[in-house]
Amino acid sequence: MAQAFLHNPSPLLPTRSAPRQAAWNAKPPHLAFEAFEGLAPEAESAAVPVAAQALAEQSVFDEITQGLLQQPATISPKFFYDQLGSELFESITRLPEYYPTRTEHAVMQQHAAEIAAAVGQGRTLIELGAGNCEKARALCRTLAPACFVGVDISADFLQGAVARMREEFPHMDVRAVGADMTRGVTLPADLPRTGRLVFYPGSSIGNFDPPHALMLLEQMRELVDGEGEPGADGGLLIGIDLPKEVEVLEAAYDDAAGVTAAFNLNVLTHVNRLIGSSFDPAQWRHLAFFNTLQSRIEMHLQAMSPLQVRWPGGGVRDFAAGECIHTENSYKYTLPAFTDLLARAGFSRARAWTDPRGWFAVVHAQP
Ligand code: AVI
Repeated sequence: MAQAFLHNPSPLLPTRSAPRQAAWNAKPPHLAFEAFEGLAPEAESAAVPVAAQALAEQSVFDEITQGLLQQPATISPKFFYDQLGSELFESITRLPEYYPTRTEHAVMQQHAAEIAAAVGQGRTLIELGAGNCEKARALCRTLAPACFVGVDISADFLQGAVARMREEFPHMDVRAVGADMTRGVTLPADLPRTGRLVFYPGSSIGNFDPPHALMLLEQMRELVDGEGEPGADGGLLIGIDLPKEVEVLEAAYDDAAGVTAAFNLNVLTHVNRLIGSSFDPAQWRHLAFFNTLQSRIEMHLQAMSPLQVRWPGGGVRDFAAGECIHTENSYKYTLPAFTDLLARAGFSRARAWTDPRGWFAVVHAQP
């Protein structure tokens, strides 16, 4: 049953200043690298000008080193997703403890007809953080969109997924856009401006502090507004992880097989590759706990002994034994709190579908 919900503001407060400061559609000079439209993998890499790539690398270097020098140190969760990190995340989604993916899937399956009726057919489906495109694939079977655009920071990983989409839906116009959502997404210029549906599943919105989540929702609203096109008739379909027992939440982010620990620790190897730092992942351990006051899971990496990390250009950070690097937040919104956030971003007419335990919600809203 679809559930309409009322506005009952209880906004969550941010506590940490995340290193990602740029608006989603801010256009930094290195945008040519940050967001490129996918035609063929070879064309994409060839299309990145060397100077633009150098600027992009400098910007990543600055972002990571600024985070490492903060008190406490931070690494943005977007750096989880190199090839191995993306594969580990896929494994996480199949873990017995990690309920969000399968619960969202069940909600989408169980309410497929109602969701399809609310969303409409023949849309331009834009999936943000598309990853392996699994969720969009299921949605495409019921919605029959005219066009699919997968957007993901891990462009290499996205290429394979998009190729599989083209095989399964040969008559659909399928595009790939490699982009860091936190820095800006430029959609292909020839994309229809009307009938757009932004699909942001998996409760990924929970990985942003509420002010950043609001900013992203505003950018999504601009996209589905057809960037100012009258009668754009756009919509947003988004997955939200709801608050539940702390034991269930903490097990989902600290599984018995240690896959989430490997995922968290892999960020250090990725950061070493990106900035040439000297992290030894064996000297760190994974921590995950629910912060009830902030209604969020927090993931950290904790130094197991006093240690020093260095990076090129003379950068250095000393860590005491037990000191942590904050790597991720995963906010758990109540439906009223999330509806309030949507309303502040310019969305209304929100409808939500949930599972029988009320663990996860799929929400459709329109500007
Ligand atoms: C991608 N995102 C929604 C996941 C989450 O649940 O916050 C990332 C994740 N981190 C650890 N496990 C899963």
